[in-house]
Amino acid sequence: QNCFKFAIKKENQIANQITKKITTEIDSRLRKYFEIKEEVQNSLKNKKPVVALETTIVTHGMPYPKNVEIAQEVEQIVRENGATPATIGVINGKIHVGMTKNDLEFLAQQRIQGNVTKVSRRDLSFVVSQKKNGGTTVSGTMMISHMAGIPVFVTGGIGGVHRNAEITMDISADLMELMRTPICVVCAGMKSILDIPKTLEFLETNGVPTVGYQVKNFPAFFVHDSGFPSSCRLDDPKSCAQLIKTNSNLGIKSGILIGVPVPKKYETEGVMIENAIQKAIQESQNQKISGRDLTPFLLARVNELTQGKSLQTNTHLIKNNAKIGAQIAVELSKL
Ligand code: PSU
Ligand code: MN
Repeated sequence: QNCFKFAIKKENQIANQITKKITTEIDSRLRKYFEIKEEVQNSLKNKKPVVALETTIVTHGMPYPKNVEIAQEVEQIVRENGATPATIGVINGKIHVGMTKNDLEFLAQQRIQGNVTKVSRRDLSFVVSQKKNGGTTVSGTMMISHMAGIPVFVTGGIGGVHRNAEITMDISADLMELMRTPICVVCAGMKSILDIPKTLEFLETNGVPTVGYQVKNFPAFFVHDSGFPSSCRLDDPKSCAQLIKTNSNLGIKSGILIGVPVPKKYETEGVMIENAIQKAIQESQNQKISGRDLTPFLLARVNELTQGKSLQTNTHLIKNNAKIGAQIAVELSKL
């Protein structure tokens, strides 16, 4: 029996050495592409909680200067809840993990001048190799979080299967990323600019848990209930952390989606949103808008048609997500 124990120990040692070697090799190969802020580096080194944040919100989502303000407020909420924020995006070809106010302001200005790309998985190598600027979407940010070793990522809403996808084939790269990258994305669900039941079906097919946070049905961004069930319900940050840890211990390589419903008092009225969405989708079809331009177009139009009401809801829910996401990261760092 001792002999058996010894063999196992030896095997583990070798495995550890190999893992260490691979990690350091990948690190050195990756390092030149990255600028990881010191605060984030220190937290990662000391196994302190970190929360990744995306920048498409800044570059293609919210209008200026609200975008920069909110990005900073969200970082502040992550801090107040005990985690280090790591806002992710590309500046002059360098992948930034953690951004200063100047970095955020720079990206916002570049957007105004039309010098910033919306970066999903497809676009990352192009933007980096051409030394361009990019706001990373959920898929782009998940990839980078994974490379940097940050398991929890907070955003507002994710992309999904668009309405009429059976004709257009427009399915967000966010869903494919959730299927293949083991990152936990904390969001308020998907907007009903998308086909929500098809999006949930797609995630089910591809093995991605859709967690309702303190609710049975998955949330739908503007409203707390999509009317469609989550795959499971969890009620506190610790249970979410245990789910992430178990997913990782089991060697499962896909991600997890946690839907935190918008607080009821900040919901936008469903009918008002639905009317705006119908109109925006019709306009997008008339103007033949497709590909990566579609989502930003719909978001901007819905905001205009609701006279800013949708942006208000967006602001409240992303802050709430930041709080819960930070709490999950804190619990995860204790496991
Ligand atoms: N949905 C929102 N707000 C957003 C986005 C989606 O409610 O800001 C952004 C996110 O960055 C998301 C991206 O990853 O749009 C999805 O774009 P597409 O549908 O082109 O995949
Ligand atoms: Mn798309």
